[in-house]
Parts: sequence; structure tokens; C-alpha cells
Amino acid sequence: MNFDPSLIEILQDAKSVVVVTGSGISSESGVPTFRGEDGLWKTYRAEELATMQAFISNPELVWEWYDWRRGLISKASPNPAHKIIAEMESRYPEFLLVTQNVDGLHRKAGSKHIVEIHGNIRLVRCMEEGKEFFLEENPLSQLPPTCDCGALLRPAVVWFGEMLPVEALATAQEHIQKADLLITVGTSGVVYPVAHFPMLAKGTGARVIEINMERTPISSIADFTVLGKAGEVLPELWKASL
Ligand code: BV8
Repeated sequence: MNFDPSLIEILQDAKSVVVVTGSGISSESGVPTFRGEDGLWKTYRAEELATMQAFISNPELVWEWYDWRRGLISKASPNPAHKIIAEMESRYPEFLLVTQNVDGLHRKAGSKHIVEIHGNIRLVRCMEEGKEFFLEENPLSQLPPTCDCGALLRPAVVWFGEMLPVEALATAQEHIQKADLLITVGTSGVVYPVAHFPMLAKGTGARVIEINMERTPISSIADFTVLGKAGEVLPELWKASL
């Protein structure tokens, strides 16, 4: 793959980097994306199920969807794109990975400086006590699962209409403020507030590089949009910049 020399230069000269990933980076690991043709589960779209309203009205259906995803994710391994991002941490003096994904594949690939800004699909929260813990059972023996106190358990993820965890959001924004480079990988750039992060970075003078299978709203402000599969493009781009 040939890359524009100025794109390589940006990667070589960066000192403070934020990488923002979406479901596209996990698709080569066999995890379906949200809005692609594989984004459907039965006849439902993610936006219809990943809400408190859907959960309250039909906790069993919503947990069936999560149990199905947890099963897929338990069989998934990090792909070369996840691994390159884990490698990037040691190259840059300042580095933060902000992932919208709840599949835990970045941690499995070795990423440490990471914010799982939409939560983690293995973590659950008691609807009564609010306590959180990892529920590793797969598949779940009981749908919906309940806490020892008898209350419903919910996935500890951020649903549509829910605020993002304050701490995670603050960490992301703090790093973006001081970043000189923000790279997005595998996101359609439509879910807020994360979709705003590239604009935020541009506003503080950072360069923005987008790696995706298709152009998105981010493309209009990105310094470079590299179209292709993350698992193929990232390793090539990384090698060319070393
Ligand atoms: C919020 C966790 C403040 C759950 C997710 C009305 C009421 C309330 C809020 C709103 C509203 N209208 C709009 C909003 C804001 C809303 C929003 O942005 N909606 C969108 C749909 C318009 N946001 C929120 O609600 C957020 N909270 O705003 O709070 C508030 C509160 C109350 C009232 C007002 C405001 C919370 C959003 C978080 C939702 N939770 N996930 C779970 O996973 O079960 S979001 C979900 O979307 C995932 O996290 C996913 O990562 C994320 C973003 O999607 P993408 O990752 O970009 O995935 P997508 O499929 O779209 O794209 C994949 C891309 O990869 C594609 O472009 C494809 O081409 C590319 N690709 C595919 N394969 C590859 C590839 N690229 C490279 N290589 C490949 N191999």
C-alpha cells in the first residue's frame, strides 16, 4: 500500500495521540457492526434494543440480544488492527485509546491506556443496589439474569439516551484538548458525543486521520481519510511510519 508522505510524517511527528475506535475495528474479529448489513439481530436494529425503554418493556428480549453478542464476543480474538493500536502506546509520550466498543478486544490485545466510553458487555449492574460485577456465565442460564437480592441485572453499558460515564468522558476530553493527532478507526461517526471528538480535536489544532471502509461525516474534516479494512491498513500504515 502506498501512503501520502505527509500522512506518514504526521504519524512520525506526533507527540500526543488519541485513537477513537468503533465497531468496524472488531468486524474482522467476527463481531457484527451496528449499522452495517450485519447490524441486524432478528428484525431489530441496535438503536431499538440498546435503550432503557426497550429493557424495561422487554428485559428478556434485550438480554437475549446481549447473550447472543456475548457468545459471539467470547469466541472473538483481537485482529491486527487491535494489536497495532496496543503497540502505538509505547511509541508516543502521550497516548489514549477511546473505544466505543463494549467487546473488550482492545484490552485482550494489550491496550492499557484505554477508556471504554460505552462500557463493557461482560459487566452487569444490579438495578436495585447499583453494584457492578463481571458476569462470565456464557450462555446465560437464566434470561433475564437477576442479582442475589432478586432484582434485575442490566448490562453495564451506555444505552441511547443515557449519559456517558463522567470520568471516562472527562479523561477523553482532557486528552483530546492536548492531542496533536486524533485517529478514528472503524466508526461511522454518527453516535454522539463521541462523533464530536474529531471536531473537538480539530478545534484545538490537532490533525485528524480517519481509517474506515467508507466515507463518513468525519471525512469532511479529516486531514486524511484512508479507505480500507482496519486489519489491513493499520499494519501497513504503521510499518511505513516506523
Ligand atoms: C447521550 C453501547 C446525553 C451499547 C452504544 C435523542 C434522545 C437521547 C439522545 C439522543 C437523541 N438523539 C440523538 C441522541 C444522542 C445519541 C446519538 O448520538 N444517537 C445517534 C444514533 C443519532 N447518543 C446518546 O444517546 C449517547 N448519550 O447523548 O447522552 C443525552 C442524554 C439524554 C438526552 C439527550 C442527550 C449515548 C450513545 C451510546 C449508545 N451506546 N453502545 C451496546 O453496545 O450495546 S452506541 C453504539 O454505536 C456502539 O457503541 C458503537 O460503537 C457506536 C457507534 O457506532 P460505530 O461504532 O460507528 O458502528 P457503525 O456500525 O455505525 O459503523 C461501523 C463503521 O465501521 C462503518 O462506517 C463501516 O464502514 C466501518 N467498517 C466496517 N468494517 C470495517 C470498517 N472499517 C474499517 N475496517 C473494517 N474491517
